[in-house]
Amino acid sequence: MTRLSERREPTRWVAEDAPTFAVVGKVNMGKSAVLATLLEEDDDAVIRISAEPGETTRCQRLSLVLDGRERLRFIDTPGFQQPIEALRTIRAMGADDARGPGPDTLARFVARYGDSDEFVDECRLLAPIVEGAGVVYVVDPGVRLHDAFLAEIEILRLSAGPRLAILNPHAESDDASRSTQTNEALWRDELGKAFNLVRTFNAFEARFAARRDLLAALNQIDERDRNHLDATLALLDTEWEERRDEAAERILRFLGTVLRLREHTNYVDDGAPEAARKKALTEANRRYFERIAELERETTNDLLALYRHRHTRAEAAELMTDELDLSHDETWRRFGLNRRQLTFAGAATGAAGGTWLDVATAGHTLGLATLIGGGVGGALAWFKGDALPTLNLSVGRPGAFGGRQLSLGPPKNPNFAWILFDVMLVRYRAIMARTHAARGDGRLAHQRSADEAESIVRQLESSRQKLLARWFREAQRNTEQGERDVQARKAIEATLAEIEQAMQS
Ligand SMILES: Nc1nc2c(ncn2[C@@H]2O[C@H](COP(=O)(O)OP(=O)(O)O)[C@@H](O)[C@H]2O)c(=O)[nH]1
Ligand SMILES: [Mg+2]
Repeated sequence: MTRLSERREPTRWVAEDAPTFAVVGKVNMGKSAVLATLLEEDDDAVIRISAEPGETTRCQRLSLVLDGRERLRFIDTPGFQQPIEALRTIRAMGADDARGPGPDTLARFVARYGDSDEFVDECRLLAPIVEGAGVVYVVDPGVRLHDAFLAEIEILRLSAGPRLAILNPHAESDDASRSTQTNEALWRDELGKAFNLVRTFNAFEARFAARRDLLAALNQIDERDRNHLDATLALLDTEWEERRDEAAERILRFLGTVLRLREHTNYVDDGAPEAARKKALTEANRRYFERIAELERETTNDLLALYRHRHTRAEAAELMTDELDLSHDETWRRFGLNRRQLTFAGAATGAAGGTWLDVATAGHTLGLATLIGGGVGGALAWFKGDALPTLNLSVGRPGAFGGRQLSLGPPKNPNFAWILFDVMLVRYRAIMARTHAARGDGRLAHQRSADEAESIVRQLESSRQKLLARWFREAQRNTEQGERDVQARKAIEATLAEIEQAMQS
C-alpha cells in the first residue's frame, strides 16, 4: 500500500496525443496569468495568480479542452530560483560530453538533483521539458534584463524541443515609458537568439484574437503537430462563433421580454380615487423598472457565464428613484456624459415634452441613446417623471371588492428599445474587455466611463437599424415575428462581431 507521503508527482507530464508545453520563467513574471487568460480560467483555486512569490511550488497540468477532448496541455511550473548556480552545475556536468551540454545534460541534472534538497524548483520545472514538453518562457519586458535571466535563457536553450518566448508587459500598454521600450528591445535581442519565436501577449489585456494568435504561434514552432494544431484552431473558432450566436440569442430574448413586459397592480379607490390611483401608479412604476433592471442583470450574468467568467457578477443597477431634473448639468454627468454631449442634452430636454421622431427616419432619435451614458438604471430614469413619455396605462372596471386594476406596459417612445439594446452592447463590450487573469473584485461595473459614453447603436449601418427598429416595434406590439426573429438575431450577432473587431484596433 502506498502511504500518502510517498505519493510522487506523476512521472508523465507530456500527453500521449496532445502537444504539451511547459510554461516557465522567474516567479511573478505572469506565467499563471498568461495561462489563466489563454485557457479562460478565472478560478483562483485552479490557477493561483498572486503577487506573493513562490505560490506555485509544484508543476500543475492545465488543458485546453475543446469538444470534450484535451487538445493542448500546458504545465504551469514554479519559477526559477537559482538559475545562475543551476547553469554552472549543468555546464560542469556537460563538460565531459563530446558535444558540450545539451538535452541529455538537462536530463542528467534532473536525475541527479530531483530527489535532493538542491535545485528543487529548477528540477521541477525542467522535469516536463526533459520529458519532451515544448517551452513557453514568460517575461515582463519592463524588468531589467540581468544575469539571472541570461542564465535562464541559456538553460532553456539547451533543451531540444520547440521554444516560444512571451513578453507579458505588466505596465499598461499606453503608459509604457521610453525606458521600458529600450528594455524590451534588449529582451527581444537576447530572446531572439535562443527561441524559435518571440511574441507579445499581455495577460491583462489579451482578447480572443490575441489568444488565437498565441495558439497559432505554437503551431508555427511545433511543426510535428501542425495538423493537430490547425484542427485545434478550427475548433476554437467554431466554438467562439457558437458563443457569439448564443450571446445574440440571449440579448434578443432580453429585448423581447422587456418590450412585452406588463406590470399589473390592483388598488381600491373607495376613499380618495385620485390619491389611490397615483399611489398605485407610483408603486407599479417602481416595480416595472426594478423588474427590467433585474432582467438586465440576469442577462449580463448569463453572458458572463457564457464567456466563462464564473467568478464575476453584474453589479446591480442603481435605480434612480428621485425625480430627475434634466435642466441640470449634474444629472447628465451622473450618466457619464461629457461636455459636448451635455450641449446635446440641453436641446433634447425640450424634445422630451413630446415631439418624437420615428426611429427609422432619423439618427436624431437614436441620438438619445447617446445621451444616456449610464446603464439601464440611469437610462430608464429618463422615462420616469412627469415631463417624460408615460407608460401605457389601462384602468380596469371596479372588481367584486370595489378594486381596480392598472397595467403598465413599455413606453411608447421608440428610444426605449434602443437604450435597452445599447446598454446590453456596452455590457458585452465590457465582458469582452475582461481577461480571466485580471481577477479584480468580481464585479462587472455598471456605469460606463465618460469616454465610452458614445452610443454603439447610433453607429450601426442604417439597414440594420431599420431591421431592428421594425423588430422592436413588433415585439412591443407583442406580435409573433417568425422569420424576423432570425434576421434580428443575425443583426445582433453581426453587431457583436463588430464590437469585437473594433476592440482589436
Ligand atoms: N498589470 C499586470 N499585472 C500582471 C500581468 N501578469 C501578471 N501580473 C501580476 O503579476 C503578479 C504575478 O503573476 P503570476 O501570474 O502569479 O506570476 P507567476 O509567478 O509567474 O505565475 C500578480 O500580482 C499578477 O496580478 C499583466 O499582464 N499585467
Ligand atoms: Mg504561478
